[in-house]
Amino acid sequence: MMKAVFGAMFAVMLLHCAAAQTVHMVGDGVGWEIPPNSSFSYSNWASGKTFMVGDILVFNFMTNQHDVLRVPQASYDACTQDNAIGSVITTGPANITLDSAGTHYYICTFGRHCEFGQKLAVTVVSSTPGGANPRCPPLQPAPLSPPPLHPPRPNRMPVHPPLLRLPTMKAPPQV
Ligand SMILES: [Cu+2]
Repeated sequence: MMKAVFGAMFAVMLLHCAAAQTVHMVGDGVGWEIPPNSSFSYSNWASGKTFMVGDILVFNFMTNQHDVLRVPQASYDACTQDNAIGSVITTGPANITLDSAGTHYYICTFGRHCEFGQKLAVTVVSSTPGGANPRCPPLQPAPLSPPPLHPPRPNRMPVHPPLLRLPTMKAPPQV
C-alpha cells in the first residue's frame, strides 16, 4: 500500500521534470578503461561538462576487469584506496548518482590502472538557489483548446450598413 503510494509519487516527480537528471556516459565510447592512448584522458572528458546534483555517472566496464571506488582527493592524486568513500563497486556497468555538490573523485583499484590514467574527477554543482533547475523549462500551461484550423477572417466593414428597423407607427388611438 505505502509502496504503491511512494511509487506513484516518484513517478510524478519524474514526470514533473525529466530533464533534471542527466546521464553521463563516463568516457563516452571508451567507457571506463585504461585510457587507450595519450590523447584521451578522463579530465578531458569531464572538462566542459556540467555535472549537477542528481545527475548519474555511468561507468561502463566489464565485471572483473575494472571497478569503481570513490576516494578523497589525496587518494585520487596518489592512486591509493585510503579513506575510501563508500565501498568499491565491482559489477559493471555501474550507475552512480551524484548526490552532493563538490568535487567527486573515482579510481579503478585494479593493478596500476589508476596510475595509467583510469581515474576521474568531476565537479558537481547544486541546482540554483531557490530550487529552480536551469535545465527545467518553466511549465507551460496546456492550451485549453486546439488552435483553429483556419485563421479567422479579417474583420471588414460591412458594405451596406444594416437597415435600421424603424419602429412601426402605432395607429393613433381611436376616439
Ligand atoms: Cu581498471
